[in-house]
Amino acid sequence: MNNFFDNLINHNNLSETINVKGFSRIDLVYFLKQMMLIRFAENKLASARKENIIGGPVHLGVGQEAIAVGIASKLKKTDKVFGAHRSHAHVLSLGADIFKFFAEILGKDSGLSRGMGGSMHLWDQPNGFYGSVPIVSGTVPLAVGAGIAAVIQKTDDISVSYFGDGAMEEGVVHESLNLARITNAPVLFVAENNLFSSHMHISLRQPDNMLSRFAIANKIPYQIVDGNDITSISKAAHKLIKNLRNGRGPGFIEAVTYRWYGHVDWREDVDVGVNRSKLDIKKWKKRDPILRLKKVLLEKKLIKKIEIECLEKDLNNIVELAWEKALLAPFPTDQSLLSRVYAN
Ligand SMILES: Cc1ncc(C[n+]2csc(CCOP(=O)(O)OP(=O)(O)O)c2C)c(N)n1
Ligand SMILES: [Mg+2]
Repeated sequence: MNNFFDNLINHNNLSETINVKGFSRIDLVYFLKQMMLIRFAENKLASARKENIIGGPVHLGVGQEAIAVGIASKLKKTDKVFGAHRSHAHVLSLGADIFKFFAEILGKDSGLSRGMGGSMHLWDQPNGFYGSVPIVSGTVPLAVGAGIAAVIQKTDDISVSYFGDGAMEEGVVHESLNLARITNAPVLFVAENNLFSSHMHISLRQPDNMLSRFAIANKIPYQIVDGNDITSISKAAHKLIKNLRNGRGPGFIEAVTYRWYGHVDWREDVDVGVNRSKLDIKKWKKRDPILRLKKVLLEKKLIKKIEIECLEKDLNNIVELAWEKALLAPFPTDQSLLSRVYAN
C-alpha cells in the first residue's frame, strides 16, 4: 500500500503542476522539444498505419514520452539502452536520426536496422540503443549482461532496461532483478507501468498494481514517479544513476503512465476487443506530459506562446521532410537477404 502510487493511478489528490525548480530554461525547452518530436513522429506513424502505408504493426507510446526523455537526459553515449515492442520514444530520445527511424519502419535499406526489422526491431548503437525486440521481457537479461560487462571492464557505464507491467509477469525479469542485485550490476530497470498488458488491466492480472514491490523483494533502491511529469522523472533518474555509476549496483524506477492509443496501431479502442474506459482515457489526457510542461513554462514566462508555435512548426517540418525522404528511399535488394544472414 503506497498512497502516492494509489493517488497516481486513481487521479486523486494530484497536483498537476510540474516543479521546475533547479532546471534551467535550456533544459526545460529541450525536454519540450524532445517530447514534441516523439509525439509528432508517432502521430505521423498512426496516420500512415491507418492509411495502410506501413506494412507491419506499430505499438505507439503517445502519452508516455516524458519517461524516455527524462531518463535519456541523464545518460552518456557509452551507456547501453535496451527496449521492447513499444520503443519509439526510447530510441528517439537518445538522438536517433528521424529519417533512419522512419525508413526502418517502412522496411527501407537506409533504416536503423537496414530495413530488416521494422518498428519492433530498432537498433542504434552509436547513440547507445542496443536494440528492441517483440519478445516481451526478452531484452531485460541482456541489459543485466551489459551491466555485468561494465563491472568486469571497470567502466562507469550503465545499462537501462525498459519494460512494461506485462513484462513484469515474465519469470526472466525476476531472475534478472536478482542477478543484477547479487552481481552489483549497474542496471537501471525502468518499469513503464501503463496499467495494461495488451487488453487486460493490471488489477485482473496481479494481486497488487504496484510493481516496485519486486524491487523491494530484491533489495534494489527504487523510486515511484509520475510518468507524465518530466522533471520528476529526470530527478529520480539523476538520483539513482549517480549511485549506479558509483558502484552501488542496480536501481529501479516505476513510472506510472498511460498510453493513449490502444495496444497496437492508431485506434484508441483496439485492445484485442476489450474497450478501455473512455472516462479513464479522458482523465489521462488531461495529464498530458507535454501540455503540463508547456503550461508551467508559460506561467513562469520561460517561453512565449509564439515561441512554442514556432517550435511546433519546425518540428512538424522536420518530421514531414524525414517522412517524405523515407517514403522515397529504396528497399533492400533481394541479395541482401542472404548476405546479412550468413557470414561471407
Ligand atoms: C513472451 C511474449 N509473450 C506474449 C507476447 C504478446 N504480447 C505482445 S505485447 C504484450 C503486452 C505487454 O505489456 P507490457 O509489458 O505492459 O507493455 P505495454 O504494451 O503496455 O507497453 C503481449 C502480451 C509477446 N510478444 N511475447
Ligand atoms: Mg503495460
